Amino acid sequence: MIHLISACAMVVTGAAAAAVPMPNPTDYVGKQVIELDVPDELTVTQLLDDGLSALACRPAPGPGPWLVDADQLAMIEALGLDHSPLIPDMAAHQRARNAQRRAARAAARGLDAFYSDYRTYDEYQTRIDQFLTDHADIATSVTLGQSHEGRDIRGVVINVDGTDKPAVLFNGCQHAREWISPPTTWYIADMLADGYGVDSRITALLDRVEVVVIPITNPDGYEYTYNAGGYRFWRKNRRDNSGSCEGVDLNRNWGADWNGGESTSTDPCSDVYVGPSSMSEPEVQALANYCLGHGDIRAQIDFHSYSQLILEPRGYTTVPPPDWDALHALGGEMAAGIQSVHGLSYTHDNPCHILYCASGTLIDWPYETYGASSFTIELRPSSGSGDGFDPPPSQILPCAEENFEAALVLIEDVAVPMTIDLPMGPPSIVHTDAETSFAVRVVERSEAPDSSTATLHYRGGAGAFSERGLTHLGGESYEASLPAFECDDSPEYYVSVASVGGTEVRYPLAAPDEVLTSEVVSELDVAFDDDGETNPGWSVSGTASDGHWNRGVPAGGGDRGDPPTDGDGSGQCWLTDNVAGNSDVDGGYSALTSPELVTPGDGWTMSYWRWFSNDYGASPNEDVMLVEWSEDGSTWSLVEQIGPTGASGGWVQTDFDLDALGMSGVESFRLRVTAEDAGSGSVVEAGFDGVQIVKMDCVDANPCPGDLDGDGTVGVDDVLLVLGAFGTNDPAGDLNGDGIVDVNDILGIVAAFGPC
Ligand code: 0X9
Ligand code: ZN
Repeated sequence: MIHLISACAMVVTGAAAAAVPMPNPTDYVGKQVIELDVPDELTVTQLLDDGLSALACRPAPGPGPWLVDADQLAMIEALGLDHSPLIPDMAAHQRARNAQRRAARAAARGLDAFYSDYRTYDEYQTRIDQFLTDHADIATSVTLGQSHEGRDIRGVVINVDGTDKPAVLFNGCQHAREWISPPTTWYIADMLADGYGVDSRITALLDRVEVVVIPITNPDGYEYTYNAGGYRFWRKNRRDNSGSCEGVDLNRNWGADWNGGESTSTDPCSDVYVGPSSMSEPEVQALANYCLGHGDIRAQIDFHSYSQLILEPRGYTTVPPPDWDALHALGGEMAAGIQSVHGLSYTHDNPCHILYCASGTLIDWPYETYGASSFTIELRPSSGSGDGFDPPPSQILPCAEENFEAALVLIEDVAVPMTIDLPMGPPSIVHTDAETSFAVRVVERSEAPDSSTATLHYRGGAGAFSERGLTHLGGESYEASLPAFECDDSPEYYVSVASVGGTEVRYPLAAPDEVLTSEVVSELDVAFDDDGETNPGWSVSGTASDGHWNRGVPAGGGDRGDPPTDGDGSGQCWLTDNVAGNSDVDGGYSALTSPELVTPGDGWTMSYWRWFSNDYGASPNEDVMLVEWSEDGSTWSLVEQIGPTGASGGWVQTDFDLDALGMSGVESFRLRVTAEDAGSGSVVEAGFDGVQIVKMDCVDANPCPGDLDGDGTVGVDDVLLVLGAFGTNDPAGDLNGDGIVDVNDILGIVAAFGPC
């Protein structure tokens, strides 16, 4: 009877697995993943000999993840080794993860559905086929070769017009168990193809660079991790080594310091088995032959997991390659790109410093064979996470999103021989009566800039761009200068520089499809400007027993949520409980109320700097900071609320259109900033600084063209002025500004004749 039930259950499991292949929980009954601190090499060897599975590819003394059953755990305890559970019940974990994956698939809709769960090798083949149909105009199929078991190693080539271009290659999943790698890799193809012709940066990059995407480099191993009777934590390919153990570690098989002894083994049972000879594996050969045959792959990323690292060449030695500075800087740019998406930090360096040296890896072979800038990225989660190789499927999309930024950085490095940027940003306003200068930086990458070609292109709206040279201030620094504009202009501009070799680069890269813009302003009315150095009439009230607002130079030293400096850089600001040490608002609220702020008419903008931290202490994320306004001092309306979540301090400058806040028609108002201590044990630290209320206006410098003498009428006086300057370049008579006072200027006056 029992036998029948379990057989029945197996049939059901088998049927479900056929629909969505998933690792079988029953393969893991009685097993758990522990963090085990192994004291020395001898014990590592003893544990491996006793059949324990280390999940680190290169088991070493020190703490690391191990998969053990009850007997093995008893042995570890008998040996007195320190350990703690990471996944206390692997079967239950696998069952829960499978359920989570089924639910994620069932709930997934629309564009991102593919990324709602980990997908099998077959699902990738379907996805690739669909992609090729959807993007037949810009993408072609590539089959690099076949695996040991005969599976195709496939991918796509995105080349928007089929002409020869330098290429960037992204590959995933040399290591079978690193499931987050294929979707992260494939997402690059999806985003690039969907963005071409839609997103100006992607369009500009794909116009210059070919991109090759291979999501699964090790299909046999990947398939094995999905199959019932397989092994979720399998790493290698599935070579038959004619012995008790299968598989070669593809990322030890590459012909760069192959079998060099750094994290390598010649034991076929090892997870870092190098294989019978350098480049012996069909999966390695397939990718290598493609790269060699291509002939112009300039950069590549090999995606692995986990630990959130960007690993830079060389991988088997700390001896830096000749262009280490450029490679390391590029790694840093990729890390910054990743961090800009979801705030996660990926450390970038030579792997010997932040992971371990390894011989025969795909960091070094491309770099040493054809000079490509090649990187390995270890994806989510961080090294301390218990999820390890098995993060929940909800991690897939954010991981893919952040790493797409790294991919764009690498593609851009190949696409542009020099980088142009504006260190202070583009000017937000330009003037009717004066030029506006801004700083430009041009950085050499693969080519040096020809400084004499640095040009500003500008126009007042539609029509052709005019040009002006940039002033080269020396080194990478240039200055651009926009002319005066008229009020009804909508200035558009971009910068270009050619390399000494003649390649032109623009900023923005996609100019003139994408341009910089500024607002034309002739006057800036200032209703209030308070940098906190004096008190123009702010008052403090409230129920707090301690920690009220006061004004001064921050004294808290940046401790426990205190601002270390003021907001606008003048020195002083308003702060709650501004004393050194453990101080904050206690037992109620403290309100800071402004003097009466007079804003006649509409169109005013208010900006200020604010700081709010509530996440230290026993009750984090409970308190809020309120900024409100009132016309009569009794009814208050919200400007913004900071907290209760996401309030970790940091000065933030924000601005508000007062009309949009509901102040249209309001001639004067007061501002109130309240910091409250609601939860017991919470630490509340608030700051306020640099309040400005301004209105930008535009009145043309000469609202009446033709009225050269400014008497309000275009008449004979103005004609006489032109005649007096006839034949010269005197601006007083040069109505149309073409550099010569001539009959055209007289015709202009005649056309405008009469009162202004
Ligand atoms: O050991 C590996 O192959 C990679 N780590 S993983 O956990 N994904 O297996 C790192 C390879 C980095 N390359 C070098 N250190 N050369
Ligand atoms: Zn790996």
